[in-house]
Amino acid sequence: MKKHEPKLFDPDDVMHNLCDNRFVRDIHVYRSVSSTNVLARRLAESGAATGTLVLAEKQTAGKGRLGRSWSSPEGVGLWFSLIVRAAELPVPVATLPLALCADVGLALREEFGLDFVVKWPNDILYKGQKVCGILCESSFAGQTVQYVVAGIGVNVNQVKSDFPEPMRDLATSLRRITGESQDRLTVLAAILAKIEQRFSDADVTARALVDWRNLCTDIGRTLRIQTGERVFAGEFVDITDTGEMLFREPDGAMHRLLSGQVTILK
Ligand code: BT5
Repeated sequence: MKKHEPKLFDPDDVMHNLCDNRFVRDIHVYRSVSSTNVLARRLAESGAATGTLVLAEKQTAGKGRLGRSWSSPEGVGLWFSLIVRAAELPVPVATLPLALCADVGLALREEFGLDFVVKWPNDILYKGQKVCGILCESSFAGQTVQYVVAGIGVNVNQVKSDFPEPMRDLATSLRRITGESQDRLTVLAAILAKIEQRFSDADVTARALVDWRNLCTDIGRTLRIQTGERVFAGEFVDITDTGEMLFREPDGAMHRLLSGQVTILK
């Protein structure tokens, strides 16, 4: 018997909680998958529409960026992917991860009244610990984007020992933050409501990067960033209109960085 037996999703409850959401068109709930992004991609390949949601209790091979893995134990998190077809992208494809990151950040702030912040490019932290990660994977035909699978992982009810040892101090969950167990479907509905707005309201769509900036406390700070083999140290000046990090080295050299692993120095 586990110390805290998780309450699993009831597919009818999932439908019921999301029935008012006009973005979500089709819902697939699984007990265990390798990765919801993999399943969503398969569905997209067979023509699934924008707004298709793939949700799993557990991922056996949850994916992070750059080949990293995402810890996704059963029943305690939100591990889900959304399909977005190119024609319905609300923002340029490069900025979709930041837009979604802002949506999750805003939803969590409103739901819990706590200062969640974003970390470039698409993590959500609370007091320096990661509570959510986002992995957007685009499918191309030649140079043209066909669709994006947007994978979102939110740690909801893990206790410290549910995280693999190396990340126990780096990761957190809504339960650890608030001191009580949280209803995953309420959190999911709040996040998807923000995403629905982002897709349907032109003013909200236009504000995506402004929202992201407002949730970011790192702009102007000194940090180290590793991109591929290169490591830079310097100032995070801003994000560009295409979501890149504008970064200044101490000698004044400016870089626009597309991705990387960020460590805040001061
Ligand atoms: C991410 O990558 O943060 C993207 C995570 C996306 C996960 C979702 S879940 C649904 C969908 N299906 C998938 O297969 N993936 C998506 P990255 O920035 O590379 O961060 C990965 C790093 O975060 C790992 O190397 C660990 O250090 C740490 N990490 C792993 N699992 C974590 C967790 N549950 N909470 C916090 N940190 C974690």
